[in-house]
Amino acid sequence: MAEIIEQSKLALNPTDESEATGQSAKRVKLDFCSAQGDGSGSAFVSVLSDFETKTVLRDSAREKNIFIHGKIVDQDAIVILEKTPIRQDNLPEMFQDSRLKLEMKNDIYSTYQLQPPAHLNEIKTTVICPATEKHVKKYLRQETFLVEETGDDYRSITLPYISSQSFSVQWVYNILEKKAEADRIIFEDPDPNTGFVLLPDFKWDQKQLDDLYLIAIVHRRDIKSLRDLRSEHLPLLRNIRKKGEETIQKQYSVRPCKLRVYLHYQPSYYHLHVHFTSLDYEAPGCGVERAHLLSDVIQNLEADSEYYHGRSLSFPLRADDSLLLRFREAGRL
Ligand code: M7G
Repeated sequence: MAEIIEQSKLALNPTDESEATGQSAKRVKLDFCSAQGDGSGSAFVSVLSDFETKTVLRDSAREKNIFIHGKIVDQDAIVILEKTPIRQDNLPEMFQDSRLKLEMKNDIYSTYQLQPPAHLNEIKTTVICPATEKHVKKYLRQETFLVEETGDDYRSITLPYISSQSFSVQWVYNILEKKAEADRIIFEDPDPNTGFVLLPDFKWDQKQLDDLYLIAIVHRRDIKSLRDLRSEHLPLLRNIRKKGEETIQKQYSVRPCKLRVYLHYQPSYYHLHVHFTSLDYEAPGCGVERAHLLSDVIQNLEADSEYYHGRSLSFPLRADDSLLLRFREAGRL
């Protein structure tokens, strides 16, 4: 198992997550670890103690998470709280050092409230600040509609839209330039054409392998998404598959046959990246309407270099997504 990296060491770069639309929100520097330097709780707590809840965007009793929109010092912010899985290796300590409060007993049945030691009861917390309206929409639970995009639709509707409206990929450039998350990179192939960086996705706290989630981000900056892929990119894609799988096997002892390796279409961030998730984990966005297995992508390009240039691709869009409106206006929905 890789070195466990504490989430509280997360430092939010003030230039991260800015919006390409040029919304010029005033930035507050939120460096979660600067006060303590050791990532210990108190600096983190003080940042969140300024958080004022506006609305709950989404919550799930089953997934045990909640997405909240609010303000931190006059800036829009999104906070995501998520209870993490119980780890088997913590069980002895959990049973020994917890307090048990009996709730009810009936014959052979009894239920309790178990209060474990604080360090076994952490909540994974993600903060996006300043958050844009687009972030708020991304996390708001909404009805979705399936859109079927032809190659021509892509060029006439989607491409102009994403060129003006997509999320900033500054966080991606920060990773590639080692300005952020450098200590989290588990593998890098520096080749400018076929190289990439492999690191834990920020959805994964690395505490257990059950929800393993890594992303491979390519060094090339000229490939926005699946749509741009041609047979010339096969060496890049094969390299990601081979070295990504090898690294994950070496680092986490997870075999390639236990991995789901895929690209999203549409992605949220238009800089080519590949998702590596545990096959046993139903990661958000791994359904057939959005995920394209890397091995299928490779085979399709081997058969036809223009496959993703021309064919129709389906994907879901949220009810208030401006791209959906554009498809409607163009009479494509
Ligand atoms: P996507 O398919 O563009 O969009 O994937 P999605 O977020 O709708 O799935 C981008 C992936 O990058 C997602 O799995 C995100 O969780 C992950 N991600 C996003 N950000 C802003 C970061 C970040 O700052 N660091 C890391 N390590 N991962 C991120």
